[in-house]
Amino acid sequence: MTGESRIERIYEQVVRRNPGEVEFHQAVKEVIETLGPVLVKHPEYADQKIIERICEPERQIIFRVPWVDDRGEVQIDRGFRVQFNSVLGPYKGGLRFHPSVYLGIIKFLGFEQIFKNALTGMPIGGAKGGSDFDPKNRSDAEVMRFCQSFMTELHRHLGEYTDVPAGDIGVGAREIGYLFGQYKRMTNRYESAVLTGKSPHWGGSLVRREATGYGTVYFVDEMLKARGQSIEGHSCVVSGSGNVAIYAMEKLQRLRGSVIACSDSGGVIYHKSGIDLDLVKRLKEVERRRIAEYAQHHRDAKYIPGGSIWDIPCEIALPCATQNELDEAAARRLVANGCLAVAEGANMPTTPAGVRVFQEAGIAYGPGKAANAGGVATSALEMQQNASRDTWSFEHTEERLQEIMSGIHRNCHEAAEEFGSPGNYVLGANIVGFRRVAEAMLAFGVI
Ligand code: NDP
Ligand code: 2IT
Repeated sequence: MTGESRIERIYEQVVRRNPGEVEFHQAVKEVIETLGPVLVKHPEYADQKIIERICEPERQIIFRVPWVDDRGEVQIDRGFRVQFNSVLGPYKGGLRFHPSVYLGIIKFLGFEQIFKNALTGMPIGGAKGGSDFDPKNRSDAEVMRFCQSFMTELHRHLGEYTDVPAGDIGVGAREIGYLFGQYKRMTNRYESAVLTGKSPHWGGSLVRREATGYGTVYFVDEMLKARGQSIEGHSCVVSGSGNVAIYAMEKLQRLRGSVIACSDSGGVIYHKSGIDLDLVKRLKEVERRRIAEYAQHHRDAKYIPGGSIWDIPCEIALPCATQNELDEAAARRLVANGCLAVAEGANMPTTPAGVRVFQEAGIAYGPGKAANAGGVATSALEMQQNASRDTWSFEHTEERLQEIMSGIHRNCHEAAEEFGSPGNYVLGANIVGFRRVAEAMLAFGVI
């Protein structure tokens, strides 16, 4: 059987065994369709069914999360943790709290996390978890009670050497605090490295908050440098206005990019003279409000309710909100408007047809599992600091992050050349991540 037809068969099996989980199917397809040449070079991977094994999570946990809201009403949400692969280290990956969460979303994220984590070169396996709990318009006390109930079940599946969650959409330092407090209470152990993204006041790493956004911008910088260009002076748009988007905008501004637009699920802010990041931070991080309010503070900024940020002409575009937010039509508009580079701060934000548009146009395109790996890499640095009971300075930690991102870029770039597709970071990232996982799986035997 040829590499391609074997891969086609594996994909059909994944679709059959995981009905209705369309995001998971999409994530699997995107990875395995680039692996044909690797199977030709390494027939032992095919013999040992490495791809088939990777597509089946090692363990999946689904549980009830009951809690009482501020009005005294009982609420029931669903909790998930999909422990996908642990050959390179303890399961590692974020928790997402969003009403759209179901098993297919957690599985796509967990699957991508395996390769992303392998790409960082750090000793971490892949996992993801979360809940369909919607934190919007919930009080701190409600979020706390939800987190306590969630951890009351999840704690028995976690541990510094077993599984180490962190944040994702809807989970930031506040939620990690409540989750850690409940873990400590349930286990009677101050096990710092059981969660990352903690506050630096009690075991968190400096730079973890900034790491995903900063890392994505370092990745764009590397892609542009490889083409003899830089960020300086270029117009940039960043979708979202959450953790990843805010710190991507901060680093773009520090590298003298001109950030002219950001968004949330309600609409887009277009501010031609430059986004006022202090205002975005106050509105989103401190007051937890909508981006629409930005326009009340700046008369020359325009709020476009329900608009698409990809309609705004720019040279650098960073999707930093959610999956499938950038489709084929949006990709065509970006290319037609002169976009030079796209790097994904979010996970799988570009649809497969959108990715094809970027690749055919020959613009620099950095897929999420490479471009947003700085977040989880800095989580691994947090685990290192916790293990050695040490705390590093902001400068030292950021330097490590920058080295890791330029290493990821170099490895992806070289693998793309080795396999005859120069500049194809999708192929490069998938192959580098996959090879690292596959070698460990071979070494461990059939497990
Ligand atoms: P946040 O919750 O801090 O922010 C999410 C942002 O995306 C908000 O502006 C939100 O708008 C918007 N958004 C979320 N869901 C949707 C949706 N369905 N439609 C439109 N807009 C939406 O999350 P993060 O910044 O942490 O995560 C953003 C992306 O980055 C996700 O894809 C995540 O998986 C990825 N990522 C995060 C990492 C991290 O370290 N946090 C690491 C690597 C990747 P609104 O408030 O209106 O919902
Ligand atoms: O998608 C991701 O890489 C994250 N949400 C961060 C995971 C982590 O463990 O820091």
